[in-house]
This record gives sequence, structure tokens and C-alpha cells, in this order.
Amino acid sequence: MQQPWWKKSVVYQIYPKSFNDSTGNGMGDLQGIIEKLDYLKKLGVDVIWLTPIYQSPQRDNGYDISDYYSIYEEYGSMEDFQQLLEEAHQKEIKVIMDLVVNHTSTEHNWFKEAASSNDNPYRDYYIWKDAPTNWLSKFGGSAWKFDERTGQYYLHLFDETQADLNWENPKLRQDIYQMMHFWFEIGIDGFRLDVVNLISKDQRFIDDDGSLLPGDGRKFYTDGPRVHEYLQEMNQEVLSHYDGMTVGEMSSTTIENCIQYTQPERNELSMTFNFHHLKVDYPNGEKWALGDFDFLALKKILSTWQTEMQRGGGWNALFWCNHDQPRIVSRYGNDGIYHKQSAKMLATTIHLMQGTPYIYQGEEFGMTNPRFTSIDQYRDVETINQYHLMKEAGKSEKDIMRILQEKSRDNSRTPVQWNQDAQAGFTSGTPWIPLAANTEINAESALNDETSIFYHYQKLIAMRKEYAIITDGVYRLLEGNHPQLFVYERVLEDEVLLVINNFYEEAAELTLQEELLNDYQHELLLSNVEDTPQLTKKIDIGPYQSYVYHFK
Ligand code: TEU
Repeated sequence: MQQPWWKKSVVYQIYPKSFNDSTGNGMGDLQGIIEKLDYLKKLGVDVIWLTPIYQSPQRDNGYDISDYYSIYEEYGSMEDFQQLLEEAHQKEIKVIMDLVVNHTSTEHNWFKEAASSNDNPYRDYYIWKDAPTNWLSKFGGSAWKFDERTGQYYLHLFDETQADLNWENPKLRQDIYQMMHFWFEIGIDGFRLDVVNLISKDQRFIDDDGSLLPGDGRKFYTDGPRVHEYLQEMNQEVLSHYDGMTVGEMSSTTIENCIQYTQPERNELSMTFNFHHLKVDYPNGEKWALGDFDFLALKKILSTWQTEMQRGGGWNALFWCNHDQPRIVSRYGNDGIYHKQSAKMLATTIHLMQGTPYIYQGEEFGMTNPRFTSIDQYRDVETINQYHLMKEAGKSEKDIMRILQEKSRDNSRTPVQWNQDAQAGFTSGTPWIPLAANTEINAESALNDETSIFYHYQKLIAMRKEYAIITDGVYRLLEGNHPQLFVYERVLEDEVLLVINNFYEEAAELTLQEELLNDYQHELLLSNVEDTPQLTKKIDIGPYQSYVYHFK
């Protein structure tokens, strides 16, 4: 049976504000993206995902939308967007947009209407209560904001300028579906759905005294009572009319829900992002504290998601990085002497699993965390809110800055380093956020180095097209208790792909299965070092070394 096109695709995520500035105003823009389409074609990606480019006051860099039907003027015009679509499609690159429908900006006309009076027709497009519950915003503080004019509180699970939409209201839902049709009719190829598992709230709106927590690590407001119903309605009303792809961002969800979100026969979404593998350095699940990297937990989580989603017929989005996460080479790799080697090892680990891989801008040539030293260098609303909360809690400036260096979303939002010219070739003006200091790490240098991280990603992308085993092979974790090695196999009929990754600086020994050595011919498909060990029963895997063998 013909597989959907997105099962063999690789997606490249663009955070437009930091990607490439064509006007010199210090912010990336749509024409800047158009300038880099040939670079993306060379990398070999099939899809680009643009984080929000709609009209917005930019409090949360576009995740606070004030008009779903127009382009944020600093990024360009609707004509620029249509040119981007046309030129990307000419290069056989699809384009998906970010759909932010859990909330709008309080600058959106719907909210302005809703807040103007208690009986305004748009009032119940949002969630208003006479008294707040004890719910907390993900960006710190209460999740309720009192509105003087109408004497009620409105819900905001994120910033107070991001008011949650009331999905119980069928008129609101129809307005959302109409907007989705508008963008599909313009020619986009799908959507990434922002925190879509938060859109259905428990209508009792009672305090979270712990009794609401499902007890499986989720927050009480995730995977709400009607979320699957709403997604099936969205699919029926919009998605089923187009050959597009959708990927749902699932904040603190479960495997069972992700199987339900992505089982084709349920007609909800194509695939889901989950974040459990990116919380193994959160001490007691707390993001805003320094924690050790729990490698065994990482292997267990990634492998459980692989085997359970395969068992359930679901489909994963595979990723390490995005605009909310620190740079993976600084986080789970080594951005010092093993920078190149560990970045390639991390790429191999995630790209050869079952799912659709996502590459975040700059990841393909190893951009690192910037390690800012002053709060003045930060721009992220979550980071700045947490800075003030930690100050109020009495933490020292030094301790706070140390935490921000590891945890802030701005770690991934510094301008893309294109070359070693001024401002790393990102802008001819003053960038909206400072660059990282290490601009010797840049795209131009990577293109001129045949052993670069860029060409390793290029090979991984090409392999996905060539070897069906990467898309369809059964995943099995090997050496699950090994303290350094992440070893897994993919099996498809009479073929085996063996993926060996050392996540540490110390060398480690691996004992190979006898039948692989005796019953198969083997070929080394990819490694991150020049020399390759002779395949014998026991092989030494050096620091951050990575090998991919194909047996058949
Ligand atoms: O992110 C959801 C979200 O919770 C992330 O912000 C992340 O998990 C959090 O920062 C961890 O502390 C989406 C968007 O990706 C993010 O950029 C937006 O700020 C957020 O939703 C609100 O739209």
C-alpha cells in the first residue's frame, strides 16, 4: 500500500526571526528564507516548517497571534509568502505552517470584542470565570488574569497576553476551520499544531489539589476530555480535504494518547512530538534547576516510545532540537573537543529510528548554546518571567544565570551563523538578539569541509530515501543496561540495520551477536570517524563514536 509522503520525509524547522535577514532590520524575514532555499535543497530536506509568521505583537515571538489572516509586517507581505511557497515547491520542498489555536493574543479582535462586555457575541470565544482556580501558567504565576472592565478572570496557560480559546464553543471551532482552509487553499502542505493537546479543558474548572493529576506524569490540563473529538472534527472539516501532513505538539502526554492521535484509522493527526526524552536532565521533573543527564532513562524512554508506537500503529516525530529547547550538542553531546563527533553521533541516534525526523535551523552544522552571561542578553518571555521569579525566591544572580545558560529557550534562538562575516552573515544591521560568540561554527565552513556535520546530516537524509528498513524496520534496543552505549537494531525481513552510538568520552566495548557475524554479509553504511573497526565478536567503540552497519 502506498505510504503517505511524510513517512519518508525529513522536516527542517525555521524560526524566521533568527534565520536570515534580507532587509537589515536585525530580524529574519521571508525573503531571507527564499535566499536560503538552495542551501536547504543541498541538505536534502523535503519540508520546511515555519514557526508563526502571522500578525502578532511578538510578546512570545509570534505564538501570540493577533490576526490569523495576515503576515507580521517585519517578516514581509502575503506576496513574499506566496513567492516563498512557489519557489520552495519548484525545488520540491513542501511548506508547513504553525497553527496556534489553543490561544490568541489579547490584541486579537476576538479578544478585544470579548473583553468589551460580558454579553459580547465573542465573550465565550475565551474562558472567563468569576474566581480563579489555583492553576499556574507555564510561564510562571497564576494562569488567570483579572479584567477590570468586566469584573471576571480570563484563562491563560501561557503569558497573560495569550488568552486561551474556548473550544467548547462550536462557532469558535468553525472560525478556526475556516482559517485553516484559507491557508491550505493558498497552497501550504500542512500544519504543526501548537500545544494542541491543551485545547480541551475539564469544564469543572476546579482547583488542582493533586486529585486532577492523572498520576502518569501529565499535567491536569493535558489530553483533555474532548481533545480527540475536536481533532477528529478538525480532520473531518479540514484535513481530510487535502494531502497534507500534521504534527501535534503534545505537552506532557502519554504513549497511549499519541497512539490514538496518530493511528491512521482514527483520522486525527499524522504524527506527534512528545518531550519525555528531553526531560531526562530535569531534576524531579523541574525544568528551572540544574540536573544530571540520565542516559539510561533516555534510552528507556526513546525505546519504549519506538516499540509502543510501532505496536500501536502510531507515528513519531523524531527530534532533539527546536526553538524551545537548548542546543543538543551542548546538552547531551560535547561542544568542546568532541563537538563534531558528538553532534554526528546524536544525529545518527535519532534519525535512524522509526518516524519523521526534524532538523532545527543550525543543528545541521552544530550550533551550540550561546552561554549568555547577563539577563540583558535574553529576550524570551518565559526566561525573563522565570528570572524574576527566581530573584524573588532569593536565588543569587550567579546561580540564576547558570540555570538560564542551560535552560533558556533563547539557547536555540540566537541568529543562524551563516559565515564569519559581521553578525555571522545573518544581518547587515543589529540583530534582535545577540549572536553566540563561536561564529567559527557556521554554514559556509561546513559546506567547505567534506567531513562536516552538515554532510553527515545530508547522508542520513539520503539514506532514508534509499533504505526502506529505516522507515519500516522493527526497532529493538540492544545492551539496554550499558552505561555508555546506545545500541539498537532495525529489522525488516532478511535485513538488519545495527546502530551503535557511544554517548561518552570514554571508550566502551561491545559484544556483537554471533548470528550477525556468521549468517550475514555486512556493510558499513555510516560512521563519524575515519577508521572503522574490523567487525569481530568484541569491538571497541571510541569517544562519541557512531557506526551504522547493514546486514543482509
Ligand atoms: O510550546 C509549548 C511549551 O510548553 C513550550 O514552551 C515548552 O514546553 C516550555 O517552554 C517548557 O518550559 C509551544 C511553543 O513551541 C512555544 O514556543 C510557545 O511559547 C508556547 O507553545 C505557547 O504558544
